Amino acid sequence: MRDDLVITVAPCGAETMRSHTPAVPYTPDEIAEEAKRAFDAGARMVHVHARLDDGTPTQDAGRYRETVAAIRERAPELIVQVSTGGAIGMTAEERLGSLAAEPEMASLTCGTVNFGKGVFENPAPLMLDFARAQVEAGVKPELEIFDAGHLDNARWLIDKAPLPGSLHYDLVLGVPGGLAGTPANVAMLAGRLPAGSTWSATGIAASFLPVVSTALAMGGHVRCGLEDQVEVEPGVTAGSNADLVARVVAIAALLGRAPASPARSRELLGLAPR
Ligand code: KMH
Ligand code: ZN
Repeated sequence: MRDDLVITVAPCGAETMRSHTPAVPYTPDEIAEEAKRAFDAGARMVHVHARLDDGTPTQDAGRYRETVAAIRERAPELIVQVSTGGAIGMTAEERLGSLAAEPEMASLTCGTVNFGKGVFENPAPLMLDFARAQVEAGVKPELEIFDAGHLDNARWLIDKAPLPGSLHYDLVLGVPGGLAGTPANVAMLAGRLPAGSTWSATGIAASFLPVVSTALAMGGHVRCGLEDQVEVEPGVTAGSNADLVARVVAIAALLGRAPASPARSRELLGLAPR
């Protein structure tokens, strides 16, 4: 078994609400509990969105600090990656509030994309500002790719901003308005990544299984969680984020792969040991 797999769990995102599934965590303690369960199931990184107690998404620095502290208390070995995407309609300045939590990584979306009924705005100047802010804060970006042209934007960004070392990409496929979550699209994007990059993929909603299976078969890493999908298979709702992680671990095992240790995960992603 090759134990080289880094699973990222995205426990809540900004859009999934209790009306979609009661399992979605909102408070710092609930998010931390879900992160810990996911870690025990094999997740090695957590993609954090903060919420207010009523579920409203927030990029408030204090709430992020509180949420990240709760996660680190319960699962100190998890790699913490905060969202700088936040929710549709937030300002760029608001979205950068999450960096105050001193994460190891942060997301950096590489272009504007239709997002359900809204538009997730990431124009070129915002991408540059976010890249610079992350480098200044000593945070490694995860370049989020929602559409094929985002890879070209990423190349432009790397040329303009001094992003250090080999970079990590996350292919977020199946967003209504973005690139469809199909095996062919995973293979096409993965084949276009710069040599030496690391990458993960996640499939939104029903594209979960085809996308993660393809990524696992290709040697990529995987993201899953209630931010991205609420069903472990068609018609079966996840009781927690750990159920989604467990499904990824089970598919990986069939393909001869297993989660990396926390220390090896940091090594694979080029992060400093903790
Ligand atoms: N909530 C989406 C609009 C990220 O975290 O960087 C954006 C998002 C991406 O979730
Ligand atoms: Zn997110």
